[in-house]
Amino acid sequence: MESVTNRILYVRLPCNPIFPIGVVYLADHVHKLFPTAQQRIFDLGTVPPLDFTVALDACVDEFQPTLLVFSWRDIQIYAPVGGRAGNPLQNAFEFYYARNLMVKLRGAVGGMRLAASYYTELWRNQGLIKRGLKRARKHNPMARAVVGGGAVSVFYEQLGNKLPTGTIVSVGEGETLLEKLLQERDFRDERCYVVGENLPRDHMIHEQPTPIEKTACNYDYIETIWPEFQYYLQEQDFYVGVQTKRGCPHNCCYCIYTVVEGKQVRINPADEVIAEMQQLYNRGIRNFWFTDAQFIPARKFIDDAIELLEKILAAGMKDIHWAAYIRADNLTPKLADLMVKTGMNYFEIGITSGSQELVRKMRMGYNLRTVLENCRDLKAAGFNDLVSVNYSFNVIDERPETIRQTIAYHRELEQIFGADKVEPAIFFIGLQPHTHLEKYAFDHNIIKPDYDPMSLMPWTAKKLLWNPEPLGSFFGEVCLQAWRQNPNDFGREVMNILEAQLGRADLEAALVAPVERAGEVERARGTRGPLWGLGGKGTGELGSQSRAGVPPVERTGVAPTQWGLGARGQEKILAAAKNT
Ligand code: B12
Ligand code: SF4
Repeated sequence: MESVTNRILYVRLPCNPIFPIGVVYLADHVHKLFPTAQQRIFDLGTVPPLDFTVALDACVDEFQPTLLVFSWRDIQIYAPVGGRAGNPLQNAFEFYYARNLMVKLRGAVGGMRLAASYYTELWRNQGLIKRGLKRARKHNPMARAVVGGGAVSVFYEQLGNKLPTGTIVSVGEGETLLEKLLQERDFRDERCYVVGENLPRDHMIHEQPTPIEKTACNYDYIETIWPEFQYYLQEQDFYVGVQTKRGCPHNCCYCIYTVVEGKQVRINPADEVIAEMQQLYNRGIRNFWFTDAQFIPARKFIDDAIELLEKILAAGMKDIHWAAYIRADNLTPKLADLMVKTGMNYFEIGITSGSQELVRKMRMGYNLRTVLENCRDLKAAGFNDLVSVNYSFNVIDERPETIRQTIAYHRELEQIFGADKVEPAIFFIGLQPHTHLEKYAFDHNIIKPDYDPMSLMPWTAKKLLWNPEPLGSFFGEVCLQAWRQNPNDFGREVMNILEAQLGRADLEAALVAPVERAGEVERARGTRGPLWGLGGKGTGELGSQSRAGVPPVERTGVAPTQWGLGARGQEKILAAAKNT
């Protein structure tokens, strides 16, 4: 039972105009439980930067909230995506690896611009939270702020000392926390803490989220509390978010999704998902992004995916397109057929390496042979759109033979889909807190436990943007050469340079992972220096060799269709991404 009439203002903090599905779901959930609560969604993603403060002030003055729900989506963008202040990866590589002093200088200037823009955004968002709360307290002295969202889930420990005392900092999904807050119940058992009152519990992010029964979002209601909703309906090519499940059972060494959402997969009933999609469809939306950590997290969820896709067809939504993160090892011919029939028009293979040995070492649980078989099924089912394949070279135990294997694997994918349809997305992985990879980095003395994962200072950034020696310089030079030679087709150029320099393995070698024997890794490492033609410096740094990762698309930023952006946004991103 709600004890006072609450006025809840959801402020989506500035970010590229991705549909703010998180706050929409929170507001919908609250409305279903507390129909008398007054709510308003205010999306700074649709406001020009110069107007942020004026617009926020005006909204707070008009709505006079008692509770401010700040949703902060992204902070760390190490992936090679341009837009904010240039191409972070290129700047970093020019600075770290260029031999030409002018290029190095250009990288340094670019890097400084990027760092300045990053810290400005960070301070600006903190400022908006403080400002909004202060202003709300003029109208309601007891007004309170709670912050959550993707970025807060990743950096909740670091954000504590940057926010006003009394702010509630929340990890992961926020439905039950808001529910308890509004009922004035004790909420401290939720994954949250209160700035100035308590510290986050150890491993709080690893606690399981409280499950909720998800029903179709009521967009008739949402449009009454969100004046800017039309913004996302106007451009016909936004990919609007719809969640079909939460959680991922896997353990990929670099990934934090499985921790934020929890390992237990919770399926939203297909009929509810369809009912939600239909409301959007009836408003003219034709592009959907299934925002699940994984659309088909494991084989046992194939039937759920089939049920959903069959129901999409049965509901008559035959002219839609959709995209999602998909583990390509969990497909069947029937599912592949349905994916094509229902309009999946973007497909990403997040394998990270084309070497089964390395895929296994990263704990990704992928069988690369199965992925190839499933890709053949998809092609046979008529899939003829763009396929983006993520590669992060220099993952754990990378060496020339594993690179040759990745080349072989990639060429096989080109055989299947056509070379012009397979886009190799080369990226370097940003280390994220609370991952196995972070632990590996601590154990191997690569970073210290008191490092700041939000830092963009060159000495920290170099470690977080994972490209350790001795291969680091080699890859740095290959990337710089690719940017010079063919900046508009960076990924393919990298693959060509690598193949020209190292050759290609037999496909079969890529598909088998030899059983690791004691000492094997060390032996492999020991051969790296001479193999790479490195001097003592290179071989001397072998101790810093490591693996790396960032969840599928986050690493790349190259997929043109997946951004939920309008056409111009997509073009810009495609151009920026190609430049990487
Ligand atoms: C799907 C997805 C995408 C899709 C989005 C497609 C679309 N059209 O919607 C695509 C591929 C486009 C994408 C792109 C990017 N993404 Co992304 N993405 C995700 C993913 C997997 C799910 C997000 C989602 O929509 N979930 C479903 C909704 C319902 O959940 P939600 O928004 O998180 O909201 C819930 C909770 O967060 C919480 N909540 C939200 N706000 C608040 C506020 C309060 C007060 C409370 C209490 C709770 C709360 O409750 C909500 C409901 O349960 C997350 C990882 C993850 N598993 O969460 C990353 C994630 C959000 N992305 C991230 C990033 C960095 C990016 C990129 C910047 C990557 C890049 N370098 O290019 C880009 C750019 C995005 C942009 N703004 O420009 C990061 C953000 C954190 C960070 N590192 O800073 C995440 C967390 C991944 C990660 N671990 O790094 N992404
Ligand atoms: S990378 Fe994908 S499959 Fe692996 S844990 Fe993360 S969400 Fe799950």
